[in-house]
Amino acid sequence: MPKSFGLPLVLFSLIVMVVCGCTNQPSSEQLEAWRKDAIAHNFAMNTLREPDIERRNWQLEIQGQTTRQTPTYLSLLELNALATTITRTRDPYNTNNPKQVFNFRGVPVSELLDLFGVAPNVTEVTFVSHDAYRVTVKIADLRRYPITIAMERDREKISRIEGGPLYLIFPYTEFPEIEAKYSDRYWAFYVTNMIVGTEPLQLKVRDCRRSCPKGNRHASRNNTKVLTADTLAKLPQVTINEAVGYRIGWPIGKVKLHGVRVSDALAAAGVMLPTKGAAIVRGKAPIYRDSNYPIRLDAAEIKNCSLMLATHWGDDRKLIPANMGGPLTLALPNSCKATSDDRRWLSFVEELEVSY
Ligand SMILES: Nc1nc2c(c(=O)[nH]1)N[C@H]1C(S)=C(S)[C@@H](COP(=O)(O)O)O[C@H]1N2
Ligand SMILES: [Mo]
Repeated sequence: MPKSFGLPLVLFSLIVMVVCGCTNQPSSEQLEAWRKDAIAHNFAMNTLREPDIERRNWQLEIQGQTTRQTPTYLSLLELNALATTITRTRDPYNTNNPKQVFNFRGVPVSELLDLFGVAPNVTEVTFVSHDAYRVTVKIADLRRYPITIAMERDREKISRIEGGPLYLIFPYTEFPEIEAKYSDRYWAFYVTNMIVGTEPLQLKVRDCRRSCPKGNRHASRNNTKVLTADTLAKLPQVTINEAVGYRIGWPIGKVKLHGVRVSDALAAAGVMLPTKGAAIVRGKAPIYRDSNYPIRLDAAEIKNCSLMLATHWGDDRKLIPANMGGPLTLALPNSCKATSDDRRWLSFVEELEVSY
């Protein structure tokens, strides 16, 4: 597979121009446009022949308080067409040679914000990765600096073990001042979601007691009920006050969480949980949607330990923002200790699926 035929293509175009007797020299803008076309074409060809299925199907979902409101998916191919910016920076995870400066090709987040629009009064964007890792960046900084979703480093695609296919990078070399605000930990590997502000609060309940097609998260809406924020607010409210197990960005020590019981949410959706059944919880990150490794809540635990979906937190009952994994998170009261497992402190809860 040719790594690059960008240069040959540019040369070819030049020869065509000479042969056809065109008199004008191509301008440097024209050459630059050809170079970008050639790079995009080359990437597209390589993507079509991509043997790695995970990579071929990778998408970036853009959602939340955009002016479009509805979530939009961009494939790697679509992102590639937008990825015409080169950001030159060192990479803090290049431990072999920390001073080495790379050419990262990608899409500056500010361009995506221009494309999708930002609702008024929104100040942050939260990025979520395949492994449910999460980082939040101020929109003012995204506008000011070319913080970029990178897809190539020195003209090579970024492999999964190196943090690809989409790697959130910060221009440390050109703007050393941003490192104080966005340390190494903000360089997010394998990014899958970009949430502008926080999404509206809702919960989908999918009834798969009879059957559900496998693997398709958009299919069969007729067995899915959506519980809105209003519906959730009318259910019996519960509060717990204990140390939480969320992975990132929560206070240490006791925290108040307010919300509804999983059992009440299921009942509100009109779904009776079979005694030997279970509810599978799906969160935003792909690891929370893996059908080989579902987060399964058995009927008995849902009933006995009041597993809870949190919608608010703290003494003043604030909504849970995206920078804390909100608007909806799964919480394990102390009464669930016997079965608690940190993976179950789930952020960005989207759906409960009921099955046997
Ligand atoms: N997707 C994702 N990106 C991530 C992380 C992560 O856990 N997941 N950890 C961050 C932090 S805190 C560090 S120190 C490095 C971890 O890199 P390593 O896994 O190569 O040690 O990646 C950063 N980016
Ligand atoms: Mo870290």
